[in-house]
Amino acid sequence: MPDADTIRTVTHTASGASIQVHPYGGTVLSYKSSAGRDHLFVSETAILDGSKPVRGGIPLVFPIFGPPGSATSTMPQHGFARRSTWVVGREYDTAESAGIIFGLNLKDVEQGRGEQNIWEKEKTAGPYDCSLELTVDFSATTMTTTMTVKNTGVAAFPFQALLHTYYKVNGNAALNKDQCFVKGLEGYTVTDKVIEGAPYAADSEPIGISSETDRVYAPPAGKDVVAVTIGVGDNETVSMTASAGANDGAAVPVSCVVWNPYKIKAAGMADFGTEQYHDMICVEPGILGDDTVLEPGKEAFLKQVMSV
Ligand code: TA6
Repeated sequence: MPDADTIRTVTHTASGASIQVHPYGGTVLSYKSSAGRDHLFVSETAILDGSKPVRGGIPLVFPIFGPPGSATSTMPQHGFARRSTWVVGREYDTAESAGIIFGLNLKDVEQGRGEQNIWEKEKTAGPYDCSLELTVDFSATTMTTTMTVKNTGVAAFPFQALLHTYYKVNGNAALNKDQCFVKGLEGYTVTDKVIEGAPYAADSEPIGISSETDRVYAPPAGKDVVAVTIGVGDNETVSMTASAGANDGAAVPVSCVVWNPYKIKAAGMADFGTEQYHDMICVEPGILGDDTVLEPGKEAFLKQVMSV
């Protein structure tokens, strides 16, 4: 089980920017731009010993988002990718950018497969198999995070995938709508997981945090790429674009989740600083439809580009 001592730091010599990635979960913990600001939030009480997913950074969600779809599957919420030990493949540091590549093969997944689902360990020799790759490429003011899934089995499988990105909000300003907001999701269909009700179309009002916020924004027809501006305090913004493809590159629509646990939920999470709901906003691009299937031998990717 990889502990905090195995966290990899990569520096882009030409710009001074740097990242930190924990092999546990392939979790990007930090992206410091050339200006030295860290743009990712990690809870002050996050567990980094590999005993549970990291509360912060960019947890990798695969093959399911949220709880299992079936009543019988025991796969834990958000799947096994963020609960597994990823293996470092290659690091690089060039004039243009630096980066690191991690890999994860299903056969090496010990935690989080659950039972009563196509990924359960007892079916290791079954028709379902996959290998994942995480590439983190960064430079002075941009970080690109790409999760790639390859169907290495003989049967097609449905999947969901999401980059559960925790943005650091400076100045304890997450509840200040002038400083912390998400712009660019107007026209998306909103499923509100807090105020359960009928889905509705998002208007052009910037999304702010004034209570527990847990919403899935599904794109309108024909809109495959997410492009948002995120207010992160100190009058600073981060631009994030996200795209996805599968089975020889056909574009896959990307949804976006906006989450802040707010006071009560924050107090209920041992690995989340009680007051730290003031310091973060999650903006999470993902392949969340129930109908994305990866054919045998084919690949899918989910990519987000953060520009600061
Ligand atoms: O992305 C939002 C969400 O699905 C919320 O419902 C909340 O559960 C959050 O993820 C954190 O989930 P976790 O399993 O990491 O505690």
